[in-house]
Amino acid sequence: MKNLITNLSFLVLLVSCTTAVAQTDSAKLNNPIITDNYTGDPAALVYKDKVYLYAGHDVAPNDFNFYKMEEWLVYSSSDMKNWQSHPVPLKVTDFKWASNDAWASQVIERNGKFYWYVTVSHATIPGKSIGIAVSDSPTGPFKDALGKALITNDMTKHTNISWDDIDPTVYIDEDGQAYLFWGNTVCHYAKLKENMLELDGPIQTISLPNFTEAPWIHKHKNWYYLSYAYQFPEKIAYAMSKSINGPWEYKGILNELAGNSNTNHQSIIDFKGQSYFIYHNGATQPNGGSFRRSVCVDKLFYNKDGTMKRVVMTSEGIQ
Ligand code: FUB
Repeated sequence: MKNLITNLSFLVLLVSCTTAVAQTDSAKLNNPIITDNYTGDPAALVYKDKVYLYAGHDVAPNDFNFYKMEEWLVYSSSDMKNWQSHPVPLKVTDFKWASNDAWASQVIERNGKFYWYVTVSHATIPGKSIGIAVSDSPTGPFKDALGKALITNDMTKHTNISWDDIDPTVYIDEDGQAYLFWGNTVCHYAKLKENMLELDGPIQTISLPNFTEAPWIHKHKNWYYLSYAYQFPEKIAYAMSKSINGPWEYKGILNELAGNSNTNHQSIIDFKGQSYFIYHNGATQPNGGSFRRSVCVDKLFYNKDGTMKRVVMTSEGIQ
């Protein structure tokens, strides 16, 4: 009898442990947020009550170890958890002067128009270049706004590499002045005219420790932040300033190596009272990795002095 009671107690204990494990295991894993395609280089735009997420579409075959990207994709969300896909809004072939490579990009809204600054390879001027597409809607369709590149490799002479004119990020300051930042190895920036289609001054450079690429400008309270990919394989680091024209003070690492992707390419936004860090890794298996990437989102937090707390990349993402 005593044995029976002991055995029954053990069984009850086992069942309750199993239930507890089952409950823990049922937590929803929301990262990566995009699973219908491999996506890299996220750029988020907050417009009205939604977030629009623009990303390059990674289509490299499994045995191909470099970027293969022919178009960009757009997704939208009202809560950062549920993401809706939209028809393909922009392809490299929409730029007649470009040859290939739908690399990193960013969309910004001005006066009801949406300007999409993209990296592509130029068909006749050797090297990477930056073009602009425009639309009346954040989901497109977009069309080439200039019929030519805004930035070409022969316009920047600070390094001899052919891929230093990539990864545009655009910011419109409170006085209405727009700025374009971009670069690989060298971080460039220049003012843009109000039409968003022409430079409005010389191309300048910013010195940042171990700058690789992927600059992203954002403002939070009274600080400007310039985050960027640091070293290679990439971590994300950042600098802060009280003015978009600097001086920029380096503040350290913001996000660690993605681990299974050489690049990490971030986008930072505030939406409905919460800050978010959007990035990519190679999490989608079986074939995910540096050239078949996946966009993820985690919360971002600030310290009282305005510095950012190091990002904790999670599988759960936004719950
Ligand atoms: O997606 C191609 C390139 O990889 C981007 O332009 C870089 O930022 C890196 O993520």
